[in-house]
Amino acid sequence: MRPGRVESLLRKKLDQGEKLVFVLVDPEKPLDAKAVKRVVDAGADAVLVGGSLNVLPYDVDDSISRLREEGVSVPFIIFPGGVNNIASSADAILFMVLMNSVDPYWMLGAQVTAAPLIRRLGLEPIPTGYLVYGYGGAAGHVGRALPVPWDLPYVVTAYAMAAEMLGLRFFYLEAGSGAPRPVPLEAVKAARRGLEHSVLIVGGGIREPAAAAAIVEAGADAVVIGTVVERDPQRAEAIVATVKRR
Ligand code: 1GP
Repeated sequence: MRPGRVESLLRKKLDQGEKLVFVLVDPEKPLDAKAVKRVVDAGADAVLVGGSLNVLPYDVDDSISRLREEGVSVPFIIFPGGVNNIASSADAILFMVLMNSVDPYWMLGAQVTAAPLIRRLGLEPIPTGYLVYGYGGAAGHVGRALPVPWDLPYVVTAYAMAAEMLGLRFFYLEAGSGAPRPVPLEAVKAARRGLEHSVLIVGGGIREPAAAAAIVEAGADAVVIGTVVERDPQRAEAIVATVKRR
């Protein structure tokens, strides 16, 4: 399966030397469409939509349509907390394998259920290895992940290599939404070492421009910001500006 339109667009920016920022919207939480629009206007490249609990396809569609009405025109990519997040109005979906789950459902079961639905809706799947590190948050708990211990960043290299060898073109290193701190820079470097071609996404606990800049310097292609957009849109704008200024 070849890269689709959204993946090609993101890769083109990376090939031109840009780094990317994705804004995460969780449909379970109240949506401040104006705040998301501000952060996207500052230069964010895509909106990820999804949540671990209490999200129906209707909620995903509703968030996307409200953001489109507000004038947000970047790609909308489903970041699925489960098959219940699959909705037709998105442009693409991170087709994820939760690599360190102890439950086969999150490594292959959900994907088998999701694949025909994704094909039927014409959504672009972006094959992604998803690795939960440290805190893990709701994603780690619901996905029954065995998070990589905080002080073992070198383990990440092996997961990144395995993801790429399995043909997963994106690798998402996740501290968990609302994590007290982002993944350590050593873990980002370890992921980068394991990847030759895949896109490296890092998210969870990124709330400061300096932290985002350091993560990008350590080798991330894209950072994800969610909580800071909800709580402090101005700081979220500053994060985007800092990543884009490099
Ligand atoms: C969670 O990586 C994202 O999956 C975003 O995390 O809400 O902590 O920014 P935050």
